[in-house]
Amino acid sequence: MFQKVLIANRGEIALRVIRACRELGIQTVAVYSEADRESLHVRFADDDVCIGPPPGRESYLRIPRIIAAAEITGADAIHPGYGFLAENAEFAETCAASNITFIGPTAEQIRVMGDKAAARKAMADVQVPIVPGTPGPVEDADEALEFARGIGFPVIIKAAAGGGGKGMRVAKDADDFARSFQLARSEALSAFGNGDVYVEKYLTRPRHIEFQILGDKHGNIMHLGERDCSVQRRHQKLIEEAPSPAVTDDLRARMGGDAVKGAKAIDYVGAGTIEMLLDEDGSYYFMEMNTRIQVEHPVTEMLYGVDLVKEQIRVAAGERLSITELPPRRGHVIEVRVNAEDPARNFQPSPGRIEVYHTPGGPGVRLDSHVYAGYTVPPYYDSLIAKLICQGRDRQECMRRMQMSLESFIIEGVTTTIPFLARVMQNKRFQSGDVDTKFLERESELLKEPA
Ligand code: MV4
Repeated sequence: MFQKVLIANRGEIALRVIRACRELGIQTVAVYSEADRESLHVRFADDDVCIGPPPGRESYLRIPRIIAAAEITGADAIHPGYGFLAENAEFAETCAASNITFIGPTAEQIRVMGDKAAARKAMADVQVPIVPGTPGPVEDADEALEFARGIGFPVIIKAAAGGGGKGMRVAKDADDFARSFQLARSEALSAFGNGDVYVEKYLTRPRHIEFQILGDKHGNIMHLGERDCSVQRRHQKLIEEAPSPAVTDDLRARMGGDAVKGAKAIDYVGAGTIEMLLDEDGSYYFMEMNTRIQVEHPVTEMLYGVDLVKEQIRVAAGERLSITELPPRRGHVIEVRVNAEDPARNFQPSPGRIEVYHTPGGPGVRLDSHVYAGYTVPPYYDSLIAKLICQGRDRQECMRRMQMSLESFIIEGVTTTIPFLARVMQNKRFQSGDVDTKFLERESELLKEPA
């Protein structure tokens, strides 16, 4: 097992990883930017190193500084958290070259899944269903249009180097196509320096269902069920839950089996997520694989009683997965993301000092957060200030606990998404489980505070 783990991240996930290390008896090193001096991850770690000015580009994304911090403090492994360097193949390679274990998959696995066209091909090769579309990147607009006519409109043009919604364009018909194609291509080129795009049939009302995967270095790969992340806004997830109201035991077995088959195709090691689209007719398709621990991992942890971060650390150290079978589910779990943002103003960030902070609690309630009364939310990073996760015997009890918890969660000084999330819990459509990726477009009155 490792002696000392450096956490190349900040905020709640840095604290989450420190907790896992403590439980495993591993020393921790925090790195921080000049904006994060007063952060709890710095206080709670055994050792800490300042790695630069506030902007991520000059601190949390600077590979040489993070490697140097690990070398100076004698860390033998690095946990990247999510975001920042978590899916950076070059970083994973640099760690290996410096004799530091990267707690995550191999650089090669990150690279394959980072290329969305290559990932599609890898899945298709092992008969995991993919959305009908081009087998790889398309050469030019004519070839792409021919393909689009073949599969039928609407289609979606996606950047091979994209993901998470960047570099995507929908084309309703052939007239629309040429313009959408050029836009997707130039957007891909400027955002990623790679203009490769591919074409897929566009599903109009899919659910976003993702499967949690765990793999070790002994060839064991398993899934830990799904999370339904359909409630999103501009590709930012707002609410995640499990089990999905749309997934039956039979569907879970089939989708989960395919998720494992896909992960096995690349001998996946560590925690990962297979994202799928579930269509209204019950068909499902591979969309992307995320090669990191995700923001919403606590949903799975609470539902199945596993510690995914500890599993990540164990398998990186060469140990076997501590479980080989899916444990029994514990009712239902919902997570909401509490952001310092104003839903009525297009989710504009609301950084500033938290003056009052009172947190919810009680049975089945978990709060993952790095903030406290007197903490100043800096403007430089994402605006996640807390993840509130509630469990109940069934979805009904779970939603009631969430509603109650949101009502007793008091944050003053910054505007938060708490009142908006409480309104979603009261929404009829949400309550009936009738959500898809266009839920908030349809229920846009939820964004405004009622008079
Ligand atoms: C799609 C799609 C419909 N059809 N692909 C969004 C994020 C990126 N990873 C892929 N995305 C989508 N791909 C096909 N063929 C709809 C989306 C999509 C979406 C997916 C999941 C959750 C929210 C979404 C919001 C808009 C579009």
